[in-house]
Amino acid sequence: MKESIFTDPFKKARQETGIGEMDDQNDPVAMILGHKEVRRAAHNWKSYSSGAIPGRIVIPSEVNIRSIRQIPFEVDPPQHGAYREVVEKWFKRPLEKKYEEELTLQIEALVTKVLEQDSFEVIHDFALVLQSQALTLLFNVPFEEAQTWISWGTHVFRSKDSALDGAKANVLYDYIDQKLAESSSNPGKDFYAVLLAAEVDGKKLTAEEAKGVLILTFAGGRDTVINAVTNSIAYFAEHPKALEWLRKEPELLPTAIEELIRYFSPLTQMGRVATQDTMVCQHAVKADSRISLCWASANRDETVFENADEVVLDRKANPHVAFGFGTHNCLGATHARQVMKVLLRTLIAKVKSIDIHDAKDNIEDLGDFKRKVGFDSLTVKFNKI
Ligand code: EMZ
Repeated sequence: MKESIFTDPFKKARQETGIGEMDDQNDPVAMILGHKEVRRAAHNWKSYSSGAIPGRIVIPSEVNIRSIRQIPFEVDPPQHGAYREVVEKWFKRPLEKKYEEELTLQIEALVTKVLEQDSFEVIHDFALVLQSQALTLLFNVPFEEAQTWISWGTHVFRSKDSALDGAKANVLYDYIDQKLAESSSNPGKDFYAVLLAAEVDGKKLTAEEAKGVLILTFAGGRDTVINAVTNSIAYFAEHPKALEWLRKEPELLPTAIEELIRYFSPLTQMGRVATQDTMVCQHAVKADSRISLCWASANRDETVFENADEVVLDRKANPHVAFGFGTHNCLGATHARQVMKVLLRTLIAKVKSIDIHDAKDNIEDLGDFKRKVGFDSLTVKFNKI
């Protein structure tokens, strides 16, 4: 099979019932699969809450490895909006010229380095490095800090041997505690200081609340960005004409990026907990049970996207929900889009073609559904222009 083909495992269920069912650690999930229904449920935070016990809206559930609420992700309106307001401006900084310039320098240096190699493993030698380095800009901390974050691997809660690794989670929590302690005695111009100075409803954020925002910032955009970067490289390896096309028409880049993100949907789904008995697609949902908004399925909904299973780089209307939808849409989306833009710009400037030497798929096991979300490893060679 071609490495860059990501099939849609939800098609049949979406067409037949609109609902998928999976178990997750004995806490079942009714997955909403259609685009319209996903958007409608995402809006309906009164019936489908994000404010459940910490970790329960994540699939696989993280209730056993963390007790701290991620903010603003696990908070419902109206409190969600109040928290979001204090961080929103900081998360728009990727649009500033200086930020983009620094990101460009980082990514150009990385691409230049791997261009000299006979081959390299994209996830560990490229995407993880790129993600961690770029995150130093989002935090506004020294570049060298990326080394520590790289050592954590592709997911802060998951390791090779364990889907949910409590010991690993503790490394992150201890790190955050230490950074917050340092910042409160000696504040810098970084995200820690911004959080410790922030006020919500006239009250300073507590250390626990700041920690909740920080855990989200470290955990939320990690494997997702890594998958978006890695999967795009596999795609361009197999579609050299696509790379040529963007080289000739770079004004297409923003459209192309949205399309790659729709097609790969790096975050498969996000859960909610029903606050009352409801019905979804003629399926009874009991109070306190879980549903999920299956972004990956909604993004292949053939009633919304023509040729939904193809990458159409110049797709006109693209109402994808890969960054979520409604109140909780992704806070890190501005940063993620800038990362993708600068990466693609650098690739078209420096890379003639890409050869795949070896690939191992990363398949998510969602009960009846098996979904390729990315790679466990992808070894490639970049050929110079
Ligand atoms: C949570 C989640 C946020 C979760 C938008 O997604 O990302 C997952 O990777 C983390 O494990 O804790 O942050």
